[in-house]
Amino acid sequence: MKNNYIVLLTVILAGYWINLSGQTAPRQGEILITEIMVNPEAVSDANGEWFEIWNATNHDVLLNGLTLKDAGSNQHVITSTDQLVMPAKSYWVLAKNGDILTNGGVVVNYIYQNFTLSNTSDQVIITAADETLIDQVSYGSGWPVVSGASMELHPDYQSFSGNDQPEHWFPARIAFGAGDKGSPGKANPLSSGLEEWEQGIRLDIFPNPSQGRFILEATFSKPQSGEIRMINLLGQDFIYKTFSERAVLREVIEPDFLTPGIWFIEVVSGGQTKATRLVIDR
Ligand SMILES: [Ca+2]
Ligand SMILES: [Ca+2]
Ligand SMILES: [Ca+2]
Repeated sequence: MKNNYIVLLTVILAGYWINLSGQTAPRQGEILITEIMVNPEAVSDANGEWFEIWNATNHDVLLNGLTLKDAGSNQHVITSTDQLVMPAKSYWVLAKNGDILTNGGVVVNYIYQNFTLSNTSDQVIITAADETLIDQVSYGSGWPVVSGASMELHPDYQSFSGNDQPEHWFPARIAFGAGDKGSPGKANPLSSGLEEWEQGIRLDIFPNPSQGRFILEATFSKPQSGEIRMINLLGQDFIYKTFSERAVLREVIEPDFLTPGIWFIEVVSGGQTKATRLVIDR
């Protein structure tokens, strides 16, 4: 009987040890950048910049010793007296300022220094202690950098190279904390019920890029009320039209009022949003 207890105790301790030692540093693509607040509006950039990472693995990873940097001189080594264990499939927020009262209302997992996010073009690069690239995002012209809203990676593209493409990112639409838009520490909202949305709203815009007029067609699985919103990278954000009880919307839009560049056209209806990217080129 006593031997059984010793065996049991050994098994428990071994399991505990394996669990501890299983908290390893991430490898390439195991941590992914999923959201970036480049240009907060509710608070200053010095107080309100942050970015979100996702542990794509099914195991915990240890963040101590990783480096955050850009292609220039910004560099920060993640250091802590605590073990920064990021649970499997969790989202963490790394920020300049950890004070929820002054950072725009973000709950922060780690505070960094010497790392800023330019409002035009910049990089978020995460490397391991041996300089292996874990993930990077390099944003600039053509990316949805909007004042007062984070850039959210579409959940279909949560991969090492999937987050490299500007068309996989969208300006956040749902407010948090002090009023800026984003989903810090949470799955980007397109992920919740994505399939349902895909089935619920179908949105086509053509031609795209457009030099003159374009046609927007939206179809719904049942008659819906809602609105068409237009958002661009300069912070313009307006409701183009509201509609009620329509199963099909077909709009011929003469875009004289749309400045050339990239626009996000959204159909918002019944708590669902379908967004697509339109390039006005003339
Ligand atoms: Ca900034
Ligand atoms: Ca990447
Ligand atoms: Ca998020």
